[in-house]
Amino acid sequence: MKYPFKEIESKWQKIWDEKKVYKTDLTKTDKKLYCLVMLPYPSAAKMHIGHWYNYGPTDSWARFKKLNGFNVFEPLGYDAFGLPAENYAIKTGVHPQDSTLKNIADIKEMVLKMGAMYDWNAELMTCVPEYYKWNQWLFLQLYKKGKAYRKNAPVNWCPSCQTVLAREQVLTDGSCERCGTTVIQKALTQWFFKITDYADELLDGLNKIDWPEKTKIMQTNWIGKSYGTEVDFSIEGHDEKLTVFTTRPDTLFGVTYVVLAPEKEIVQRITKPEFKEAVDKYIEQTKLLTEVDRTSTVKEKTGVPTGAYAINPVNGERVPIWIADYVLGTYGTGYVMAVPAHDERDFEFAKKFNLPIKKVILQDGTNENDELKEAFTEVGTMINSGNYTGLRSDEGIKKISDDLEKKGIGRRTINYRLRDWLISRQRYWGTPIPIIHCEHCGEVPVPEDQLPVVLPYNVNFKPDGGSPLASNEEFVNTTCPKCGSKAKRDVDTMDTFVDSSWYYLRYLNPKYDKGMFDTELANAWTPVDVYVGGAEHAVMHLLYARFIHKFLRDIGLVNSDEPFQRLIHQGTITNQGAKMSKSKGNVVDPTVFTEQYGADVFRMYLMFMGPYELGGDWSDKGIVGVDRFVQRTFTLFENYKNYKREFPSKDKYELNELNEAEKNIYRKVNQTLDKFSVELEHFRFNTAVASLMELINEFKSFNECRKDLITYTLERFAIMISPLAPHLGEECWQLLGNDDLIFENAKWYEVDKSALTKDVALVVVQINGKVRAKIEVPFDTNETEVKKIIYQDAKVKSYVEGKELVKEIYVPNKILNIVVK
Ligand code: ANZ
Ligand code: ZN
Repeated sequence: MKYPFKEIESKWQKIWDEKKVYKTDLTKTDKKLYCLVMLPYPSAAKMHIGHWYNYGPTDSWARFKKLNGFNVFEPLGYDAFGLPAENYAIKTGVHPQDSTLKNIADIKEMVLKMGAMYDWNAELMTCVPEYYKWNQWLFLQLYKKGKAYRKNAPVNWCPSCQTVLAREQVLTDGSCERCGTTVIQKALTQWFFKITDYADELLDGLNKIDWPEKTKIMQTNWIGKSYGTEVDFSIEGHDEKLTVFTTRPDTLFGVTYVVLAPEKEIVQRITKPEFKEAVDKYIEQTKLLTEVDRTSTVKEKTGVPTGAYAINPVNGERVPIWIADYVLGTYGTGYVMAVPAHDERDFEFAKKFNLPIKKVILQDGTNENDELKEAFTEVGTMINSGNYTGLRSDEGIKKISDDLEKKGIGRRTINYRLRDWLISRQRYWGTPIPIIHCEHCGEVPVPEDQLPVVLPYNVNFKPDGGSPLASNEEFVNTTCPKCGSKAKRDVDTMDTFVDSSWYYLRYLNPKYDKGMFDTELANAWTPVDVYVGGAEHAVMHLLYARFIHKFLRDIGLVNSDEPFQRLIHQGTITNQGAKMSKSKGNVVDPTVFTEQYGADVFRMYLMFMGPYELGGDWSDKGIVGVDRFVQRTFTLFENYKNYKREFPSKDKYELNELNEAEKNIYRKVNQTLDKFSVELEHFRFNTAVASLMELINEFKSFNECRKDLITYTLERFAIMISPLAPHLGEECWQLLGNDDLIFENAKWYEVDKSALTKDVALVVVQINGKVRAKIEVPFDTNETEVKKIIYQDAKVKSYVEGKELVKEIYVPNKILNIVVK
């Protein structure tokens, strides 16, 4: 019979649902296991292959753990706010709430078809007041602690999406992550969360979690902790100091000019009149560039002189002050001492503008007068450096820093690349910021008992600049909670990364109304044991969530330091080498395959395609193979229907009570079980699937086996296949004659370790003292048989044929020693 996947899959889904097998008892914390996938973003009504690839295998892993006795909690929800729904509304007129709710319904329908064991009691969506109320409450706690603040700052602005973007949302080519438009800089008053207060802890915490090394490195670089020294230069004819930040104080004697970030205010004060026009023009040009453009190593260096001069504090040298966009206003002090001989950017700049290049660190094995072809940036011997000449440059860093500190013209300092998290968005579809602006009192937080500040349904999505919420008078106009006079609400909404930075805590009881989440449950269930999701979230979501978790700990709401103990990134499934995307027209629709083959086949095929953490190029070539395997499994169990009733198995067999065929099967089953568990534990699904395919091939010899041993084998096979193909597994289990459900009662089988001994031996063939071949023979084969096999080997033949046999010594299962003349 053809495997009727449609019937069988919906049958088991219904039964699982009725029996509530996926409702996790969260009060039981013994062997708790919180298995989490990154919540989907319902910007489209369809689940794409990436979702399937994230959720299917992770669910298989969770099922495997459940069968191993863990109390598994596996929830799913929706990251429902965000730009795409709003952009769609602007284009089509469909309200974001309507399109989002519809997409969520569609996605859920597909997820249900996949047959994952999500605990739907935990389901949540972020766009409802019951959820986002707590974003607002969180905002107020951050505000109270001085960790949410407003400042005017140049920000990345997408002219098309009409909103601010976080640095992470600007792609490396300077375009908007969402729409591809070139991002510009704009000065705006915005809300920030002070993630920088946690910079050190966010770094140190990386040592305590089991995350991919690559991701830890990305976070480390993103935080960018840098030890250096601030050095005070004076400005000729001004009282003001110019403090530069350098990681290389050992190169102080090689400074030939100083560079200021063009946006720094001091530029206006020191620029000489003759230079003003060019300087102003350059400042305007710089405003169009993003940080990414400015720090690009391929972009040609530009800049203009200010006409002013700085005095080097160590040797009194007078050097010109320039402005250039490669110096950022937001890093260090915004001023740089330029040392072209030892810094690549300065070298390039000096070459272009004919500024002097002065060598002060000598590369080992070179001469002082050798021409520099590029900046020498490593350790060497200090030259032309006054009293420091002759020192190794790494010692020079310490010595010069000490001396600068003693003289009070410099100080050691630490800089971070990490910026505070800019959370204001000039968009509609998000959480309103719970702040009221009063003419008399300034910014006033909305009292907690007045939360939520509800997002109104009616707004003009496309105002001419500014936030859509400003168009709803009823929303905007309010009274000041402090003085009672007329006041206005903040009209910006929060970055949706706020929503996803604590959702895993809310899953534990999404209806909880006494607080943001239930602390008792959170303490029992966090950190999340395994978190699975895309590597593209390495710095944004995964850093923000760590920050918020630590903040929540500091205000006493959780007792763990980290949100996610173990992190797995599934690989990306590409199509013809490119990431699947609508714009490239290379999206593969999973429903084509689930309709034709069913969810189990599709899930198993995705797992079989290749190593989970690598991903790879999509091809449907192998799916028929997996389909055949499923069909074969089904037919097999139909053939042995009710075997468990008629021929109950023993828990364990003694090898010497079995015949050769039985022994072989018994060994193979136990070996597979052993290997399968290890592979699955480590998310190596492809090899796990392969080991089952291998095992089923052994069943040819069932006709030589006692029937209860067939039951023994099939029971284990059904249990092993069930995490990978849950519906099929359950069906096979039932066919075999079980009354209970795998995912309700069944347990993983224990391996009979005594059956793991090898069933083949690798015999080394030595001829006249040299190893000439290694030949596999069945374990414990008698000597005559072994010799017969070995002498048939072509290589062995070539050494012994036509020669006289002098001696043969056989060490069972190990060596055959041959001496010939
Ligand atoms: C002089 C020097 C000489 C430097 C030398 C390097 C090599 P990290 O490691 O990233 O902290 N710098 C400082 N502030 C900057 C800014 N706002 N924009 C662009 N560049 C800035 O880099 C620190 C180095 O980057 C500093 O050390 C400074 O150049 C530059 F042979 O000072 B250095
Ligand atoms: Zn007021």
